[in-house]
Amino acid sequence: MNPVTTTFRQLEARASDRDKRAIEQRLDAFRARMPDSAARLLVQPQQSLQPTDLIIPEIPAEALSASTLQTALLAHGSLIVRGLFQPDALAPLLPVIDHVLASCNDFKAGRPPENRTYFDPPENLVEILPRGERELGNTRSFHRESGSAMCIEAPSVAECLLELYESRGLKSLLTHYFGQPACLSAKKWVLRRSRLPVAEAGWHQDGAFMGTDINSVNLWLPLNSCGGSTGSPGLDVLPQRLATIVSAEGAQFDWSVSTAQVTRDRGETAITSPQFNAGDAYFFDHFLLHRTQFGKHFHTPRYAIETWFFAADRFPKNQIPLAW
Ligand SMILES: O=C(O)CCC(=O)C(=O)O
Repeated sequence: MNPVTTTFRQLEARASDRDKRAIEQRLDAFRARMPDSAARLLVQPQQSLQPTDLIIPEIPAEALSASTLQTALLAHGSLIVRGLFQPDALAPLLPVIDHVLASCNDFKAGRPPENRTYFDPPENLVEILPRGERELGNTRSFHRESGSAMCIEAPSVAECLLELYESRGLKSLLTHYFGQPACLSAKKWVLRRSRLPVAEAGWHQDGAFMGTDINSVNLWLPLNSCGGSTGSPGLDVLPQRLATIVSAEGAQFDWSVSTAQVTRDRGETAITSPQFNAGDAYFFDHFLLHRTQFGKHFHTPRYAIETWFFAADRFPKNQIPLAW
């Protein structure tokens, strides 16, 4: 394991210009690159599945390897790794996310950012987005409305997170899992602070808008206790390996799924809302059916980081890949 070179407590001491250039170079590395449609898919869309128990497997951090990840994702669609990160190392990220979200609001209001550590968008992002300014504006509005922000708009936060992930062995683990280096996504690397009360969000599979001809792993990393009956929203999950995109019939959006549709075949008891502690890692791929945990009893916001990784030969071009 590599040492963490900077912790989040020292974030403001980082060279923010260097971090911004690093993110620009990571984006440039994938600018002209296209996915390889001949490369092997880890989950074949439409593949016939063996029936399994509706559970989310859980392991301690020491048991995480490319093969435990693969076994769990192939059979159950997701995996909880307890205590992958030290809560102490993550605690400074809560005020960091507050600063990033405040800086995004300042930017929207035309105020200059107080500190470039928390908002300094890579210059090439707008040129790389197929619909340029319009797409960037829509993406930012979508995030602002749901209490989230694109991580790469705060390059020092992004670079510091990559160091943290590497220090826990994730870079090498994902290379083994994919059989390829991993890349990330400008659009689906997200800093989150849930809004209360929680609005009823659509059940969805990220493959509905990313496509299914990809190899993916999402690391969903809670930064405070959430889920279950903690009073802070986690995720509602259908804990099942799926290999197709469930139809959007009766849903709010063309990429979401109605609750009736989720419970129709499996019954309401199939849905689970796992309890997480800060530093637990929840891994899943683009077929997992999930949504922000919905309920009326929440009193504490939840902070989390969502980081989608893709195989460097099988990525969704529309999510704007960047090199690791
Ligand atoms: O964090 C949340 O509430 C939603 C996350 C999500 O939908 C996702 O990671 O795809």
